[in-house]
Amino acid sequence: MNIEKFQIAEFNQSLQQSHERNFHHIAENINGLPEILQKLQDFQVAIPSWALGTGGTRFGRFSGGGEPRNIEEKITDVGLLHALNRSSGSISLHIPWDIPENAAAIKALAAQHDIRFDAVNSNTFQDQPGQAHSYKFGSLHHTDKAVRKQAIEHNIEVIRYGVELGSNALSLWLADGSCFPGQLNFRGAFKHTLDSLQEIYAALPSDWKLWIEYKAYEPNFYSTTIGDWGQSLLFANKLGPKAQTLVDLGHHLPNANIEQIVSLLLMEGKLAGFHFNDSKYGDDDLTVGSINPYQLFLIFNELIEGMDARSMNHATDLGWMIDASHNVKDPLEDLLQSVEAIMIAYAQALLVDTKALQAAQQDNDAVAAQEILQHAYRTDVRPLIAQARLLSGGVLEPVYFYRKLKVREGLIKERGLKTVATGL
Ligand code: LRH
Ligand code: MN
Ligand code: MN
Repeated sequence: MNIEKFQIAEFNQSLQQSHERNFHHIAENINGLPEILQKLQDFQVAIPSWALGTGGTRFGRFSGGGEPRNIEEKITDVGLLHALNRSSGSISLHIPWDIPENAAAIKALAAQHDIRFDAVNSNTFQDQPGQAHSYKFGSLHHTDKAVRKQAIEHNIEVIRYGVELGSNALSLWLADGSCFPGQLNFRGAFKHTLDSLQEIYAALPSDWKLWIEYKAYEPNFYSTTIGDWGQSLLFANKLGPKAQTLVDLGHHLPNANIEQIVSLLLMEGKLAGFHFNDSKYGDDDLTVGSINPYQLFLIFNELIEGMDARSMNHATDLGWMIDASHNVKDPLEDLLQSVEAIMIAYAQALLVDTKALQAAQQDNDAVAAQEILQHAYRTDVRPLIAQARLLSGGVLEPVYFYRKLKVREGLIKERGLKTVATGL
């Protein structure tokens, strides 16, 4: 399903008048508008290949129609999103859910859609057909050297795939942990994991990064070997400068102050980037911004203040990725909503008067600090984001356009009604 330029132009034309009214209303109150618009245009969020199909739960999965059946169709779907919002310019592959067998052809297809390859993800939390050793009791932390070796080799193979595609980071999440007290020797598990990570680290090309994701619980419910940012940071510090900590918003214990974690990791030069999603209870993987958009804004506020203090490039110096998937929405509409929520939080954080906030902090003026933050948070920045999209050749209202053009119906015609995307 191709989106033609004239379709975008016609659609935008139909909304032009009301957009201009809204945009001018907000534009006149904003200092440094051209720079802000440029930053919004530059900002790109990677799409995980596994979010393009309907996610399941362990109780069931209700397939949607027209889901991508292979890596080529996944790239095409990300291309569709990018054509609409011009902010989804990369895809993150999960191996072996995606096997980029013919790298040259896959790269060419991605280039046609203006898509690049973000971090590649390894998978040692499931057994694959024909695999010699089981990951039932973990992978890189396993008591059996042969299991650890198999998991190390898998990670090195993933790096090789990534190199062929022009990716430059390996993103690693381990399910390794224990379900019962006494099952595991914590120090033994940590040491084995470190030894295994050191071998993977040694296989990284010089310009690559190793992103170490942490998660408090699930699938193990007593201990997780990389269970929080402290454990991830310990590994990253011991490994060296290419290793950093990846923050998945859903991977904390309830009420964790994620913005504080982020600010300290950034200060230490150890923040890899994000898996964005939202949650009410645990690793719910809900649409970004659907439950707690204020938290997302506070995270972006710390990011911008911290990145600017270190002269970092907002668009390129951290990994920005969505990790959300669930049962009830059209996955592409959901991803459009997630990207929009990220852009909104980013734009609001760009509006924060950082100097005034620092002065309020210096004076211990909690009231002024709250006023400053919430003034930015309560600004309706949607016309700014729409304007940035317009300048980049995207559509003013992506979800509305997607429905008006009956994109899902087109995909169902092409791919069929009963499709199962590989992944979660
Ligand atoms: C684990 C996780 C991790 C995986 C993805 C599929 O909960 O967040 O990032 O790779 O889900
Ligand atoms: Mn994740
Ligand atoms: Mn997760």
